[in-house]
Amino acid sequence: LSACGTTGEPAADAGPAKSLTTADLAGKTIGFIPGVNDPFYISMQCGIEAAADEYGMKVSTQIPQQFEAAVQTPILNAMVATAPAALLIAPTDAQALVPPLTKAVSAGIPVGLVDTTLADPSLAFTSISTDNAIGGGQAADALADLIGKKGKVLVIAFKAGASTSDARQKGFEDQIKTYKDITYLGAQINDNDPAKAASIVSATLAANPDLAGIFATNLFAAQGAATGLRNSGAEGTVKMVGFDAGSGQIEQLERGDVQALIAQKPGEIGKLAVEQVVAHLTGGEVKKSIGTETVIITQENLKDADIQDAIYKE
Ligand code: T6T
Repeated sequence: LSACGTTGEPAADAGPAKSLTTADLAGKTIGFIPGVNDPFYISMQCGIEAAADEYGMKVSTQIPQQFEAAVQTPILNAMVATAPAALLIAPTDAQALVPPLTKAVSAGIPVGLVDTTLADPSLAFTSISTDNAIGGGQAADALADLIGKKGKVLVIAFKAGASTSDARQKGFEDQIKTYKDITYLGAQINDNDPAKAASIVSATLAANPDLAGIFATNLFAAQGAATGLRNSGAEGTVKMVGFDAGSGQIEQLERGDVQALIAQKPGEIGKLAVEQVVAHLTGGEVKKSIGTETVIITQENLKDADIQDAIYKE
């Protein structure tokens, strides 16, 4: 993660203390564990660092190499051992991260959830994310419009058990049902691997040459699915809506391989998360749950200034 700062080593802190003043926060460390190294979490890290800097707080970011609970858990345990003043984490599995995060809270470390959440998020003092079910519903409406409200559609779910993937899929499914002439072919999982998304698309096209549309539930699913369409010469004919807005996806939108992107606000999630950390540590008013908006990017609005701001940093 180099777009807006360095990743420091975790520093030992005095541990969580209630009712500090904001001046007491200077020099304290916020631990940040994203899901994986990607432009979405880089943008979030930028938002966290900028907000932490306002209080003289440090940020220690440790990045899992894969979006996998088994990879993220040891990183979490190592971070907990350094006793940061607070920990912000995007749990990669809604169930598997509950035991290690329960231990973190028992060790006295306040935990805030960013982006993804847990099956039971009550251990966290705050949870901040896109409303992913609404985003999935927006994707269904956008895709339905693109295909003239009829034909076969496929979902590429990036990771079963990750709250964001599950919620986007469910939001899409609930909404796509309302279009009587659309046939839903179901969801296939690409395990956050673009190459797997590309082969899912090729295989689906081989079995269903009349495929009309695809919803890809995150950045890697969308990048791979667009590649799969291009490999089969189906780009532009089969319509596609992707979640996220990294520079690779913007290029695919410009080329016409993808028709709409549902962009999240990762920098905003990061900034709001730090504000909640500060409120928690200083006895301020803490919000248990905060939702952030999405923006739909198309070729038509791509050049608008506010839309350019919505493109992720990397
Ligand atoms: O879509 C984002 C994030 O919201 C999701 O939880 C995991 O994948 C991304 O980071 C994009 O790669």
